[in-house]
Amino acid sequence: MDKASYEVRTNKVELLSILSLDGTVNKELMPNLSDDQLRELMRRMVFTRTWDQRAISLQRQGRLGFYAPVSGQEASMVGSEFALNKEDFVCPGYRDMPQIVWHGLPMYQAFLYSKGHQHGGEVPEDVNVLMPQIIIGAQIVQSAGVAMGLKKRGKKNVVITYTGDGGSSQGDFYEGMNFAGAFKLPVIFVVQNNGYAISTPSSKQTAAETIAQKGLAAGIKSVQVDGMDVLAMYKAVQDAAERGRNGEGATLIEAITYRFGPHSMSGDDPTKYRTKDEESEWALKDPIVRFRKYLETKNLWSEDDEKNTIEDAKQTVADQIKKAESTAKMTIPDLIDSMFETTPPHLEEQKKAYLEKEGN
Ligand SMILES: Cc1ncc(C[n+]2csc(CCOP(=O)(O)OP(=O)(O)O)c2C)c(N)n1
Repeated sequence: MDKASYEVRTNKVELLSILSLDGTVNKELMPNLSDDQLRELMRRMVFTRTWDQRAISLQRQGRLGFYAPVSGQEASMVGSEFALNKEDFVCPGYRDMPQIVWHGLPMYQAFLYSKGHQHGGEVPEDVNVLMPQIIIGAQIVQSAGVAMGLKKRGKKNVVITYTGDGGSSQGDFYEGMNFAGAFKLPVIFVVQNNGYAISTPSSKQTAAETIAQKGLAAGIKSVQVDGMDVLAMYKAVQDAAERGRNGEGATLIEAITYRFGPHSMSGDDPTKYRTKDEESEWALKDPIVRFRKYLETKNLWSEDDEKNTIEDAKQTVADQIKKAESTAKMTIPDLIDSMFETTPPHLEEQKKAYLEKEGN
């Protein structure tokens, strides 16, 4: 052959959307969910939004530490977790508190984590979650590792992990996907593309037309999903989980979504980099408003349901923050004890010094 020729394998990235803005659904794509499950999806989204509003207030009162608001992303978060089994693993980033709490982490521990208390990170034995990664992209590598462990043990479980559009620019993102692609691992990478990495818009972050197509290069099934559509998110993850369980490997889901609030409560001001017009446009896609319209036409959701859910969320947050605040304060000896099975002698010495200092 005088001329080398290469055939580049290509795949189309398709956008999955099921629920329209006026609340009608595409019947062909509609996932098989009972009325109770549909109501539960709504309950969890409304609950999550109220919890988010309360968490923002608590943070402003100095009763929480780091907090990244989630309002706008409820469909992406709640819908994706809802498609998993209890035995599946969730490897979150810092914004993904709803997924790990809905997966079983007690809420008061999420609050303790926010306050920097070590007990916040002591995950109960029967809850398959890792604590949120603050290092952008690190969870992508970890989730590939957890998936490898599951595969080696012959388990039928999958791992789901989340990062943002900014996270998809990190080296770890490509490493984790490459590993998952090469070993056909049962992992679902969800990129919640909310348009910004703090203040940097996605367009300045990457020259790729979609983030989903980044998975194609790693030999991974990749889709774009309307991340403001809870039914589409549920279906995309359900399909991806089925593929993972059947040994068909990893999936990358790019969820197109929006965070209505600031990046975090630590000094970000979105009015400096977003326009009112842009915000109003996204408000029309509010995942809760859309889904409510659909449920109301089926008589599955009422004003009372909404009111009761909001009350329940407020009460739960109040109880759980009280529990977090009444947890014994963290001490340095406790921290040292939690790190080693057998504490090294030089740290035993330090422990003694701190025990004296802390008056124990
Ligand atoms: C490795 C690393 N670099 C930088 C940061 C600082 N940082 C925190 S959040 C963030 C932006 C992340 O944006 P994105 O991944 O789009 O997630 P979003 O919060 O928008 O969901 C950056 C750069 C970090 N935490 N880790």
